[in-house]
Amino acid sequence: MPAFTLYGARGSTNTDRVRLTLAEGGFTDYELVLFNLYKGEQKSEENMKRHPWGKIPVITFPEGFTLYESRAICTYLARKYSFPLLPTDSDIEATALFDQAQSVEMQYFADPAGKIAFEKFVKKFMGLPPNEAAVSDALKSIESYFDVAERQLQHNDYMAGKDFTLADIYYIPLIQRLFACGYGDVILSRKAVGAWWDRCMNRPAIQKMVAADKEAMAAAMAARK
Ligand SMILES: N[C@@H](CCC(=O)N[C@@H](CS)C(=O)NCC(=O)O)C(=O)O
Repeated sequence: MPAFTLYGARGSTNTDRVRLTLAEGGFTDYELVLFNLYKGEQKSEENMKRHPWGKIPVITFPEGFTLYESRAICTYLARKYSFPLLPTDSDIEATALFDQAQSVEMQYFADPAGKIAFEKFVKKFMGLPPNEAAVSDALKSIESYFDVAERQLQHNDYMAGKDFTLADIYYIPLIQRLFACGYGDVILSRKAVGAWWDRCMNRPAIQKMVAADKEAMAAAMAARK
């Protein structure tokens, strides 16, 4: 029996945050159950018991422990299975800088990036037009966020300091989405941010997962024809 079940969806940035953490930790002993969000499978009675808002990702363990919220799941898994993706507890300054980086990602990046992903990516699948004014506002926030990140990354290799941590992983799915929506320049036009992105994407576990997802997506598209 696998150690736990991860309920998620293909193409879900929040699910991918957890999958990237598991990939970086080299952990494969879990079952991945994929819901079709467009069919509303996440709102099933069973999933509402796991997640009070009827969302994904969620993890459940055979003994009953259940956890939702992608970043909480990533932190829990990294602690439980000792993935080298968090500062050690005894280094309280590094831990504080990690907490700071995590808060910055959620506060200044995830919200506008999520808006762009929703308007430009999700709505396309729903057959709805994007709200261009919302996209333009969100893009302004992202540009000014990365102006700050550019200055920080001139002195640090990674978002929480000198080491690659979960704080870097948290950005990856939504940045991939920005690239997919044609906004990759936000990253590539800034030297230190672009170099950080390359360092993240050149990691073997991440490259492997991205390649496997590309293949799975191509197979799914071919099956639709
Ligand atoms: N803050 C949550 C967000 C979870 C979330 O919004 N998940 C999306 C998929 S990426 C979802 O379940 N959407 C379907 C719905 O809201 O019904 C997290 O980090 O896990």
